[in-house]
Order: sequence, then C-alpha cells, then structure tokens
Amino acid sequence: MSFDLAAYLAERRRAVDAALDRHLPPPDAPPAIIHEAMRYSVFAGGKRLRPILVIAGAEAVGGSVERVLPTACALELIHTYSLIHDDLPAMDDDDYRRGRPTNHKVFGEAIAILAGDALLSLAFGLLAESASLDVVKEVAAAAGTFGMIGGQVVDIQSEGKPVEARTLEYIHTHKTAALIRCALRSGAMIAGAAPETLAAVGEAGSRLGLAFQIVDDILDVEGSLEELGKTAGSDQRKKKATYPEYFGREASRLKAKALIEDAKAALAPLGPRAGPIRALADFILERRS
Ligand code: GRG
Repeated sequence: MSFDLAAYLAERRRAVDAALDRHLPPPDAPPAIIHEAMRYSVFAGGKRLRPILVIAGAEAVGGSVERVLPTACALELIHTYSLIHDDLPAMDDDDYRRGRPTNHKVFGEAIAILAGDALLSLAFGLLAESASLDVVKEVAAAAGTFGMIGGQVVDIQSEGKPVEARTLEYIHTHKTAALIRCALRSGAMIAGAAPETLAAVGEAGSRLGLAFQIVDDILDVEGSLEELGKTAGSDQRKKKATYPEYFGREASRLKAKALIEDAKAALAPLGPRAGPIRALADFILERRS
C-alpha cells in the first residue's frame, strides 16, 4: 500500500496545533492584545511544514512524536515570527498572509513587531525547557544572521538590482532552506541520530529547503490570492531576486525537481523509516499553496 500523505499530514497537524495551543499564553492573559496578536498569526492556517519536518526527522531515526513536539512548536513559532516581520511596511509591506489580513493590518505595526519578538522569545523558552543545548544552538544558528536573518538582509539589499546566480542561491539557502534543514536535523538530533545519519538528514534538508523556495518563487508567478493566501505577483512588483526571473520558469521547475531527487538520494541510507520525508519531498514539489 502506498504512503497516505494526506492522513499523515492531518494527524501531525492536529498534534502540532494542540501543542501550540497549550504552549501559547491564553488570549485573555494580560496584556491581552499581544497574546491575541500572537495567536492570530499562529492559528491563521499555515501548512505546518517545519514542525512536521521536525517530527518526520525524528521518526526517520525511530523517535517519537511526543518527545519532539515542543521543538516542532518552537520551529513553527520562529517561522510565524518571520512571516509577521516579513510582511511589515519596512520589509515586504504585504496585506495578506495565510488567507487573512496581515498582523500589522489588524493590530498595528507596534504590536505586530512585538508579537513577532514574543513568538521568538517563546520559541527559545520552549527549546530551553525541552531540548539539548546542541539543538538550541542549531536553531539559533539557523534563525540568526548566518541563517534566516542573513538571507533576509541580502534579499532586501538585492531588491531592484541585478543579482548573480550565487547571490540568488545565498538568499534562498539562508532565508528559507536554513530553517527547513534545521527542522529535519533537530528532530533527528533529539531522537539520537548517529553522526552519519544526521549528516544525511542535513543534506536532504538543504535540498528540500532550496527546492521549497524555488517552488515558492514559481507559485508567486502562477498562483492566486485564493490558492496562496497572500497576494500573488508580489516578487515581480518588488523587483525581487527569484529563480524564475533569473533562469525562467521551466528551468526553475527542473532545478526544483532535481533537488527533490537529490534529497531522496541523500535519504537512501535511512531506509523505509524515511518514507514520510520522501513523501513530504514530493509534496514540496507539487504543492499549489
Ligand atoms: C528580524 C526584523 C526581523 C525580521 C525577520 C527573517 C525574516 C524577517 C524573514 C524571513 C524570511 C522569509 C519570510 C522567508 C520566506 C520563507 C517562506 C517561503 C515562507 C512561506 O512558508 P510556507 O509556505 O508558509 O510554509 P505557511 O503559511 O504555510 O506556514
């Protein structure tokens, strides 16, 4: 029987959502406005890809869902903070995210900035309570200036300018792939992966992450507000450095496909337990939202 990805995703999304609800402060805890703003964006309906990759990373080396749930939540909180800040007028100035008006459109810029900061603080609190120092360091590196923030800085600096292919790859591998790789590796680390297994999982994560952002660039050209939950065509309007802009849509799709195959090849030594990661790899390539 083939792997039922829809059932796998639905079950793990439910577990992640319930854990997020437990870990986030109640919406009426004073000062209520900040807790409402945090919950507004977290529960706006994201795919939960990063927390599910934490879980799949653990399962690929025989770990349990329960054990990695706090780390899975931490990754989703960091991802949501990055989306809130990315949407701010000072950054991408977007009006819609996850099918809803962006956080600053509803709560104002000051609360949106603070909601992002609060999600990041909560994430590291959760990690400190539940993960080893190695995992905390791994996440800090992936989210920081040599990871996601570094990629965001170069992305912003490159707007409206001609970029070289290696700059484009730097942006995508840092802005997006670093956190996706970290999600897979963190799950595997908590589940006690051997060094060579962890290296294979990291290889796969880097390729999945880059493929994810290339597909995101293509969807920004091809998708709609209904499908994406955010305004399509925004990369072109902001003159962003993207794969389809640089290489064309067809070559970008082939590149994403090749990366997905490379990711699966890297996972070969893990055997059947990496089945969910392989299915997630196909999902990353085929997704429409
Ligand atoms: C520190 C001031 C400050 C800002 C941080 C780091 C940063 C701003 C932004 C990160 C860059 C970013 C938003 C990259 C885009 C990654 C991406 C493709 C996001 C969309 O991910 P999905 O499709 O979203 O998984 P859902 O909503 O499904 O979770």
